[in-house]
Amino acid sequence: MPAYHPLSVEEAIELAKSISGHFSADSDLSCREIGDGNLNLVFHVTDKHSDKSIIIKQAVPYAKVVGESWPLSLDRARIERQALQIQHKLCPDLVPEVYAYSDEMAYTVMEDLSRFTIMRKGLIEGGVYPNFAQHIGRFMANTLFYTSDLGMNQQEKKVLAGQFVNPDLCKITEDLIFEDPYRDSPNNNYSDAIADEAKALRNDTQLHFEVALLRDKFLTRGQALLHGDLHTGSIFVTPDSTMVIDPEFAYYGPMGFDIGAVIANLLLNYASQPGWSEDETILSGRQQRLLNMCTDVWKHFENNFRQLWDKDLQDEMSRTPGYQDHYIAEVLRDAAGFAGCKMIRRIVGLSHVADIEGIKNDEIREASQRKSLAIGKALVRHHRSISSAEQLIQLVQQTVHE
Ligand code: SR1
Ligand code: MG
Repeated sequence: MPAYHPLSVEEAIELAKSISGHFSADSDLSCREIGDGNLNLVFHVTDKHSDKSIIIKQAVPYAKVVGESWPLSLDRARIERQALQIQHKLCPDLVPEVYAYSDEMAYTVMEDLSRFTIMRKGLIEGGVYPNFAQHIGRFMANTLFYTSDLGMNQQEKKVLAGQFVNPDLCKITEDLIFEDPYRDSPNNNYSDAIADEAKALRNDTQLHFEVALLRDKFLTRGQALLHGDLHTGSIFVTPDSTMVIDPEFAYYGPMGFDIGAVIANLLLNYASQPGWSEDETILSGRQQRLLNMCTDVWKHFENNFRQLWDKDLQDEMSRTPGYQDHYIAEVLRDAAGFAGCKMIRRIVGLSHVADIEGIKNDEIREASQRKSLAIGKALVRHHRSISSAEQLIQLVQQTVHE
């Protein structure tokens, strides 16, 4: 096995040819590096004479978005690959198949999903995904339940958790989501137009208290194997189907973190919609659809999770009457709080989202940023009293109408 080095497109083609059962001996392959994310190289290898194609994802030993000054462990490729394999086993129709991998070379060869659209882009364009909430609710219920002490042997869970110690990627989250937006960090990135908002975030000690509680949960609550970065850029969609990718931030953490990520990104898109639809009727239709999606995501998660609990619970003490309700209520409160933190970081922190950043009109973009911050702050402030998805959405609506 060669020592680690970033693959060239020629090497990616040779690697693709060596994957058994994919390309025939006479195939004529071409390859493009298409990685547009923050961290990795992504090679798209296609056969010029058939519709066959694969993806090779390779980690580089630093954060691509910043450069070599921000080193990152290559072990994240192994973590991502193992998480993909576990998630694919639990939800084969919702997670791509891993065809081959090398932990030394930090690459994973997997199913090509280019027939799908990245959900963030789809939502910006007003795409309608009627099965999404059902799919992502089932994905989260299955992956979170079956990797938790509820759904698996508790000694085996501890061993599994040991394989997902992911300090570099967790540090990105700890800094970018739970610290930088609340202090004067060189990582922060916002325009002068919202400098007043950024300053207010730094001085709001009541908000800091709630963020500190959520940060502590992220640091200490090893409930289940999380995806760890479940935003709409990590999800591929068609009108009928959904595929979850990119679990390189996987680690054992609080379940609400994944659910909060999905809700936050739907709400960021909600706040951005005035920048993407001029027609009032279309705008309000899209926004209502996004709010309904948030409640549906939670409902599908909850229904699936309760069914799995009733069918496959491994932990005897968790059969105690009332405990299931108590457990799920905590997950919802956490999800609300984490959603708030994730909205705030995407406006003032290092890494923004195209939903908001792509808005060409300065005034509309600024209004969307302020709206996202207002919703994010309300969710963080009130997360401990959220007791239903409807109440969460009411809080969003009250905040935007204030
Ligand atoms: C330096 S990485 C910035 C962000 O990109 C990823 O998608 C994560 O959300 C991370 O926080
Ligand atoms: Mg990613």
